[in-house]
Amino acid sequence: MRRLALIAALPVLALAQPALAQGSAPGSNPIIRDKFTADPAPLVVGDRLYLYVGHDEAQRDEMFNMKEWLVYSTTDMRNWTDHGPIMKATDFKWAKKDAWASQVIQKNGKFWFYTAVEHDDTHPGKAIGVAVSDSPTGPFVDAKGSALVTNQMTPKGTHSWEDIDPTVFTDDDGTTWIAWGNRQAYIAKLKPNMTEIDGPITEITPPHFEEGPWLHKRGSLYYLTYASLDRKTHRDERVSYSTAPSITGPWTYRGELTDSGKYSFTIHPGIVEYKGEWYIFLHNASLTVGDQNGAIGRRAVTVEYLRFNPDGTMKRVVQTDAGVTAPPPPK
Ligand code: FUB
Repeated sequence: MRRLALIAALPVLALAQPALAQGSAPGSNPIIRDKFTADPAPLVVGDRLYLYVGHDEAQRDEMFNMKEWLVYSTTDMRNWTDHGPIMKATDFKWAKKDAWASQVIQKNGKFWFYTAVEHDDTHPGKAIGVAVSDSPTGPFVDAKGSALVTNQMTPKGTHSWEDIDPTVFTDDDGTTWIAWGNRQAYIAKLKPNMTEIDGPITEITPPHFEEGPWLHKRGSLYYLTYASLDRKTHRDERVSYSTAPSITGPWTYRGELTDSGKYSFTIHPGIVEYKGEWYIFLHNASLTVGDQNGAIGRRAVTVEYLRFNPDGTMKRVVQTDAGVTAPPPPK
C-alpha cells in the first residue's frame, strides 16, 4: 500500500461507488454481505473450507480500521457459516492495533495463525505475530509472547509497514516456510516449533511486488502470487505471480493474473484446492451494507474458479458477480 497514492485516490473512490444490485444467489460475489471483509485466506480441514478475513470497520473516509479477524466456513462454496471473531489485534499484548492480512496453517495437530499488526513503541512499525489454537475456529492465543518478525529485522526496508501480509507453506519435506512483505518480499524457514525463524531472511522481491504474497504448490511447481502495482500504468493493485521449481527458487515472473478489484485500491489473493477444484479468493470494494458504501477501508471478499494451462501457468482470472455460482469453466 502506498500512503500517498491512497490519499490521492480517496476523492475519486468516494465518487465511484454506486450501490450494487445485491442479494443474488448464495455464493455469488461478494460472498459475505453483512460485514465488510478483506484479505481472504482459505484453509481446508477435512471436508470443510475455512476462510479467515480481516474485519473492515472504516468509518466515512477513514483509510483502514481493522480491530479483529473473522472466520467463515463452507462445505459447498455457496453457503457460508459465520463463526465470528477469532482474535483481536490487541490480544497480542505487544501490539497496538491493525488486524491486517493473515493466514492459518495446520501442523502437528494445531492451527497456527500468522498475521500483521502494528507493534508498540518498543519495535516501531508493522510486525508479524503468531497465534495458536486447537480448533480452526479459535479462539487463538499469542503463541510466542513477542513478535515473530519486527521492522528492525529487515533493515533494508525504507518504510514502517514493510513487514506485513505473512503467507505460510509446508513443503513436502515437512519444512514450513513463511513469506511476507510490502514493496520488498522476504522468505524464511520456520523452526519446527512454528514460533521462531530458522536461519536467514532472504529477499525474493518479484517484479511489481506491492504486498499480499501467497505461496502454494501444484504438481511440481511452486507459485508466489501477490498484489502488484505497476507504477507507470496502473493506479490500483492487480494480482501477478511467479513460479519456481523449488521453494528456494529461482522464481520466474509470469505476469498479471487479474485486473484490479472493483472500486478497490488493494487486492489480495488467497489460493486453495478444495474438493477437486482450484479457487482464488480476492477482495473488492463493491459491497454496500446499510448506508455504507464500499471504500478503501470497506472491502468485500470474492471467489473465482482458478484454471491452469498444461505448462502449469495460471489462466487469467476475470472477476465476476456470479463467481462460483456460474458453471465451472473447462479444466
Ligand atoms: O487490509 C490491510 C492491508 O491492505 C493488507 O495487509 C494489505 O494486503 C492490503 O489488503
